[in-house]
Amino acid sequence: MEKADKIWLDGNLVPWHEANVHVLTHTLHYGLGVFEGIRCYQTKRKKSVVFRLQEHVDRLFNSAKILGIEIPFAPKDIHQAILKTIAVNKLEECYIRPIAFLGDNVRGLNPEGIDVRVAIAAWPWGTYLGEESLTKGIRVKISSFTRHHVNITMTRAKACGYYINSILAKAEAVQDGYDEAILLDTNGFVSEGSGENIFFLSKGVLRTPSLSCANLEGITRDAVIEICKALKINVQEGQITRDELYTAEEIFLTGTAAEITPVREVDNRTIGNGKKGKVTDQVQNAFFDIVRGNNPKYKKWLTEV
Ligand code: PPE
Repeated sequence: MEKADKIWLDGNLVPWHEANVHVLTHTLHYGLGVFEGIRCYQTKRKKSVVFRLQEHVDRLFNSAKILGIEIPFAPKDIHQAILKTIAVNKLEECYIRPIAFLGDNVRGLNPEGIDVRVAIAAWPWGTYLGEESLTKGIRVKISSFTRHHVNITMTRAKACGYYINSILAKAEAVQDGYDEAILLDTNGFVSEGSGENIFFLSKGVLRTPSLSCANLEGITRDAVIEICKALKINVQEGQITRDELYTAEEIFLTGTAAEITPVREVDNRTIGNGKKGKVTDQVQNAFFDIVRGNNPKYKKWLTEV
């Protein structure tokens, strides 16, 4: 794993190897914590820019609010701390992982009086789903695991413990020889990947599960919807069935880590011609142009380090 020099921990920059916690840390035992995944890209002019930083900070605080976690910093402090963490580590392009978690001063479930701690790490992180995933596409499997129910774990939050579900699905898919898992919701409709939202093209319309399908409200998903409006690609949100994916003309996954990853196969059925689709290519190119600062119309989504 790639490393960096410093990690921001509870307000201070500490050496990477000293950013440690006690084994009785509450979040380690029970999973109640919230986090974000953010990417920083380098522009042609060698400037480092963070993609949709404000939206990620807002989602972190919303996740915390949903779970009753009071982050002891203001959003603007976390915003600044993220930029500082990238800068001190002299990272040109990186992945940023802020996390708010419960400390070790309380035993048992009731979190009353517990310290809320915050860490921000950043490190270089290349392609999420394998070297050729962005060009050639990946093979996915519909998971035997069902995605969270909205009233068991509230799915608008991006919470640590929720990822048990994602890890089980991912591990199963990889052990079975696939690259990624797609989870269905408790009603049997397509929800999302283990760490990505999903889009597919059918009869010229780009479709994606609506936000009532227990999926995370992805910031890349939102960006794709806005990009498609500008490209005059019709996007529809709704309930999607597994067999609709089988007959799709194109499929792609979206996420901060996964970026725009084409899918070439679902449950051993070839999608389209088994290559990156035309619309996928168009959206992917537009996306990379924007994150690398080549489209002035979307400067609003970039924060300079
Ligand atoms: N669904 C899930 C379950 C999810 O974890 C992510 C992000 C998304 C959708 C896409 O959301 P967004 O990044 O806002 O477009 N997953 C993060 C964690 C991946 C990891 O392996 O850790 C990410 O992409 O950073």
